[in-house]
Amino acid sequence: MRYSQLLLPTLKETPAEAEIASHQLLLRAGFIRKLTAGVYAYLPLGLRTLRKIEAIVRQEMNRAGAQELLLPMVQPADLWKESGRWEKYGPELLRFVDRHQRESCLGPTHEEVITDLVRMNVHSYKDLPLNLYQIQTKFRDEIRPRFGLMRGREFVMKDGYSFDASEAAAGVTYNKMKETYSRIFARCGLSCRAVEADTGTIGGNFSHEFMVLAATGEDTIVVCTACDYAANMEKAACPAPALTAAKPAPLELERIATPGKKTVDEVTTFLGITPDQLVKTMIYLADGKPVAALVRGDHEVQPVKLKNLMGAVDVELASEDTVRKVCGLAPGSLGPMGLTMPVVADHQVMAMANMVTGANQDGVHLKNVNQGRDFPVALAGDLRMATAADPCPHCHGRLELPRGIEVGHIFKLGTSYSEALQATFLDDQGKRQPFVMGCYGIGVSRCIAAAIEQNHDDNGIIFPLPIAPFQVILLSLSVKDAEVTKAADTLYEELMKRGIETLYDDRNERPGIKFKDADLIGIPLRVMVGKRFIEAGEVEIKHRGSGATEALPMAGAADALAAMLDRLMAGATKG
Ligand code: 9G3
Repeated sequence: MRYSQLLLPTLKETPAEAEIASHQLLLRAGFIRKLTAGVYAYLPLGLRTLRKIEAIVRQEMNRAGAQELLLPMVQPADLWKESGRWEKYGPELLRFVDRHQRESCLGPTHEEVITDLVRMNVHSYKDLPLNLYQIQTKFRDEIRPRFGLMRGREFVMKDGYSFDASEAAAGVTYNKMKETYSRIFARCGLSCRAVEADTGTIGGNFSHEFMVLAATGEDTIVVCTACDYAANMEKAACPAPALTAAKPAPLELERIATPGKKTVDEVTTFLGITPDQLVKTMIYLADGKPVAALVRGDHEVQPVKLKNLMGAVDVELASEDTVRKVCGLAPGSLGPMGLTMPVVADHQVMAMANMVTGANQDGVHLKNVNQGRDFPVALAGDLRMATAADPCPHCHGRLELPRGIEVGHIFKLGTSYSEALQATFLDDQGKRQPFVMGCYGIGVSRCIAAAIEQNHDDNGIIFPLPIAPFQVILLSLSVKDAEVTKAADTLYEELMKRGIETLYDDRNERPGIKFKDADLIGIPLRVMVGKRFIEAGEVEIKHRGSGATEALPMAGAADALAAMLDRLMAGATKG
């Protein structure tokens, strides 16, 4: 491809609305352009990168025995009514009526559609196992799309769905997909961790997220430094304290004036205590009903754990107005005593004695509060976020809490969808059974952003070779010099002949401009034909990642580059 003919509108300035590196660089490098909130056009280089990732996904899914199909993006509401999800989703599900007033939606995911297709066309255990996938544009009407391709409203997902005759067989499929995902992300040059995850609202009983470690990741994960344990914050188990010593005797309750002291810091500093002697009372609405969640002053409530412990469908932190309404005062000195709502306590709180809590009166706290004597607990369990101070739940090793970008998520669905849609097959006894399902997603467009988050510097993107839009960028450094131009043209032809994906920067621009654009776009290998060629008959190479430079004699340069790329491709898969 000749640069002079390419739609590649690079920008010098960083657009104001772009906050993170991948968003800034995708815009500056001319890979994407925003059409409207959270909806992007892929320009030629953006599309080449997208297609590279899709190709790796396709190869590995096919190798795992999955079959590719393409499902519609418009979906009838009836299927969502049958699965019971039509009412469950809010405005994130973009609904519309067509000209015949038929209720429809733009597909955010395709569990119902694929289950309907299978129930109509698959009837026997002999047809199983079946693993179907597509690579397709999804639409989820995010309230605040941001970060470019990281959180768009329209995005490209590979979504796969498996159908097995038994839980055991479904487990085999799940593990095969887990391994396939690890290979896919490694081949994309992404360093990625599979972490245990919650199954969320879509039911099923087990799931793993695939997280690309990056400081700008929206999720925090829990990783053990000593064993392979890894889980996301919603799932990471915090062990109950070993109830070794008996609790100290409960002391006399004391009221203490704490005028204007509201936060953990203010109260503990004022009282001269440490946060682990204080208990925070957080008011949540579980399926709309108020509940008081208690955690130690140095811990945070993990809402999904609270939801799971209470078996609620929806849990959200109560607004300040709601707190005033149900507790009679604003947050700041809330406590568990005398509440009208149920109290749910984290394990660590249950192990405490003579704790400090709010007195449910502005500017007043209580000392020597004891669970049982002073307040009842309806439910106790693991309610909190894990911290780096906690031991690994598996090996008691040290934990780290890196941030990550979720690029994949696989779920064991069980029979939740096949039962809801009566999708059944005849088993080997002639008995009707619901399919045992799994579903497997990869955020293909998000992988572009994740790869850039993980591989960039101040000059621009540093593409991992397997997903780079081109393998080589060939710069002619003195376009006015006929001899140089001729040599560069010839080398370009030679590279193309060898199937090397080459972007030939033949523009009539100063070398400095060409160097800046080459670094910005992030093509792994830069080949320069200039003065060095005239003086010594050599071309210069620069590796975008390491910055290393080397010279090659023009004669045989194309073969040498082909060999270099083969070596780089072989080593490009990150373990
Ligand atoms: C919706 C809307 C948003 C959604 C969903 C449904 C997430 C929804 C979960 C999944 C699960 C898996 C197959 C590929 C892998 C992920 N956001 N999920 O079901 F209506 Cl608006 O999508 N689906």
